[in-house]
Amino acid sequence: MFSKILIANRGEISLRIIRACKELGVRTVAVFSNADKYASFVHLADESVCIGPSASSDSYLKMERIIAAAEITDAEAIHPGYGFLAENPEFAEICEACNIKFIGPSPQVIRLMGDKNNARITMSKIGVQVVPGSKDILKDEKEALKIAHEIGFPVIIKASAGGGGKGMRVAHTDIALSNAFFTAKAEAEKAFGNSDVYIEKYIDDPRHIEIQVLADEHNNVVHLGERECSIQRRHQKLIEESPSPIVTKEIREKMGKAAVSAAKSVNYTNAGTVEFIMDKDLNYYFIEMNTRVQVEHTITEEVTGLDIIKEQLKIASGEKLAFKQKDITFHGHSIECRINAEDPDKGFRPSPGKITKIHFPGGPGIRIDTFIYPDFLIPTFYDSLIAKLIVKAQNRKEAINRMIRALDEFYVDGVKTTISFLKMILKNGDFQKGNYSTKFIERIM
Ligand code: MV4
Repeated sequence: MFSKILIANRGEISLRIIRACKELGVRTVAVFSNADKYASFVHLADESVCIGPSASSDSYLKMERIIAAAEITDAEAIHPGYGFLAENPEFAEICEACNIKFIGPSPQVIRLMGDKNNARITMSKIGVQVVPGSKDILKDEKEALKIAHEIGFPVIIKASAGGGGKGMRVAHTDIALSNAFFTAKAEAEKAFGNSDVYIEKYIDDPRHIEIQVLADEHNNVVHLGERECSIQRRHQKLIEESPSPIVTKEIREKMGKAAVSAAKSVNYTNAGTVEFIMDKDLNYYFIEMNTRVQVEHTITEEVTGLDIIKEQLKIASGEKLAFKQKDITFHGHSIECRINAEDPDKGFRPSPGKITKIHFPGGPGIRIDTFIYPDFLIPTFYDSLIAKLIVKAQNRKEAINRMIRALDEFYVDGVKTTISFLKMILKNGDFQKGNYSTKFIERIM
């Protein structure tokens, strides 16, 4: 195991990683921007290094400063968390070149999965179901039309460099498709400097279900079941749960096997997530693979009893997974609510500022992953996630009731939060029946 690592992140995930390190006896180095000088993760780390001004582009995204911080503190490895540099293949390469272990997959795998068209081709070749569509990048508008006529409208044009919803266009007719082709390309060129696009059949109103995988550096790969992530607004997830209310043991085993073969086929290492969309007939299709630890990894930890961050550290230090697929069992039901400093009454606009009062819920089955405390000033520079509230109970009904109870106890003053909005979702009849899709929030607003 490493004796010291650097955490190239901030907020709750930085603190989450520090906690795992403390329990493993690994010393920690936090990096922070000016705006985070008084943040709890800075003080809970064994050492901390200021890496620049508040803007992410001047601090958390500055590779050379992060590498320099690792070198002056003698950190052997870097955990990138999520966001910032977590899925940047150049950063993983630079770490490697500087003899610092990047806690994540290889630069080659990050680069492959970052290219959504190549990821799709790779999965299709090994027999993981992808959405019907193009075999490669679209050469021109004519090719898009030809494929659309084969698979039938509606179709979706996606940017190969995109992901997470950026650079996508849906089309229902020939004319709309020509438009979609050119606007998607222009948008992709502007956003990513790469105008490559591909086409898929548009699955209307799907569910978003993802499988967590762990892969060590000795060819052992396991899956940790699914997370249902359909409750989202404009590609920002609000609530996640595990297990999914619609996934049976049989479907879980099939999706799990698909995710494991996906990981094996690319020599994947460390923690990763295989994302699927599922249609109304429960057909599922690979859409993307995330090569980082995700915000919602917590609910998988709750139902499997594993610590995914500790597993990441063990894998990166060369250890073999201490368990096989048959040793992984699922217990009870877990739900996560993302508490954001946003004003739901004003279009979810960010509501940064000083936390004046705070009361956290407690009692059985409650976990809170947060970095906030009274008098902390939520900076304007970063995402608005201030806390993750995670519950675990025997079954889904009890988990929902426990979450409503915990949200009732949660009190924050000084900034607006999404707490009341989340409560409204949990009390919704369709949500309680498990009857929802990615269009749920749109429908209830
Ligand atoms: C789709 C789709 C329907 N059909 N692909 C959005 C984010 C990106 N990861 C893929 N996305 C979608 N791809 C086909 N062929 C619908 C979405 C989609 C979506 C997916 C997951 C979670 C939320 C979503 C919200 C809107 C659209």
